[in-house]
Amino acid sequence: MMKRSAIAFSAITATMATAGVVQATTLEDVKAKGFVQCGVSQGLPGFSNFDDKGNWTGVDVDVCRAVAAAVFGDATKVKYTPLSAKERFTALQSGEIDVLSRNTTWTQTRDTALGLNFTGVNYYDGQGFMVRKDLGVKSALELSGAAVCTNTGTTTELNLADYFRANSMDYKVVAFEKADEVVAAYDAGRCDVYTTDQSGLYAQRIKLKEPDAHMVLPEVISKEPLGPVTRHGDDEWFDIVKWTLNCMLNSEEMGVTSANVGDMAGSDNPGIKRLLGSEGDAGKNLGLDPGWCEAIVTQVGNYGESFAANLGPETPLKIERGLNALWTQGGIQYAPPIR
Ligand SMILES: N[C@@H](CCC(=O)N[C@@H](CS)C(=O)NCC(=O)O)C(=O)O
Repeated sequence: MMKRSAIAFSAITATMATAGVVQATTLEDVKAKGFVQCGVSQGLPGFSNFDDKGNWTGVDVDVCRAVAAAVFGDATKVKYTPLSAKERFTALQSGEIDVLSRNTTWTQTRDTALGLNFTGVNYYDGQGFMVRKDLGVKSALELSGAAVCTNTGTTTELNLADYFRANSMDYKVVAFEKADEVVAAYDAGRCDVYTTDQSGLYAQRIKLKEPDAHMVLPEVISKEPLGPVTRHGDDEWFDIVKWTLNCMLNSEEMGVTSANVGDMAGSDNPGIKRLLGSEGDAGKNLGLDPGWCEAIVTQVGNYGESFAANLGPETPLKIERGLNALWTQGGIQYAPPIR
């Protein structure tokens, strides 16, 4: 395994640049090896989670599968690298993974100083707090003096500090690198509060001994736009991942689903024709086959299908679309058009 070191990465690129070495693009690399190496979480239900047979599912996993469908016409051509929050950026910088799809918040520092590009938002989230119902607390503003469990290497840690300082409240952090350690510590009563992205609270609550004994407090203390990430310096690959997500969103908006995509291929609607590749150059512009988006919808589904299957009311997480509804349905999910 390649060493996860950002310093080593910049040294290598600098040496290659001075030596005039031509680097293969990520698309060439991916095609040559025959799969997409996708960085995911170490197990977050609804986002990227594996079962006892080692099958990965979740909305973040669906992005990995959709990229493989776009590139190879085959959503199964993915290998997964489970990463802690702390490890994830160096894994991408060093080239160990091709894309990071791991409930990662788009922030200014990550998008600039870390040498990364956020390709869009596949889940609009915000940070929240969970407590035991018998703690008797109804608002985060009653948490002064609390011990708070959280993950290292996250925006969560930083927002927590801001929020308690801004409200002149004391707190004690109990932090771990691995998410399961955080959940176990909270479940064992080592802290009064568990804080992370609200979606993460709903996902991790399932793992607690008595999920119903816990509640999520009403306050949302931050913006956490979560999305897939690529490296700086490879616009072609950045475009492919960005338009993979846009394909899934535009398909939902146009009513194209995994069930009807075959019929939709014969549609007279020019927007659907461009989406599914019977008209226009969308595939060619990305260096892909004309059926790139059709393969995504056929094999993975549109954004709404992926949301419903992994996060929605029919799943153990029971999350409403909320902000993640399309802009045409009262939410803020909005993809630029294919034209
Ligand atoms: N969105 C935040 C938090 C991401 C994060 O790592 N959250 C934890 C708690 S939900 C997590 O994903 N754990 C799952 C894992 O590490 O496998 C960020 O980008 O920093």
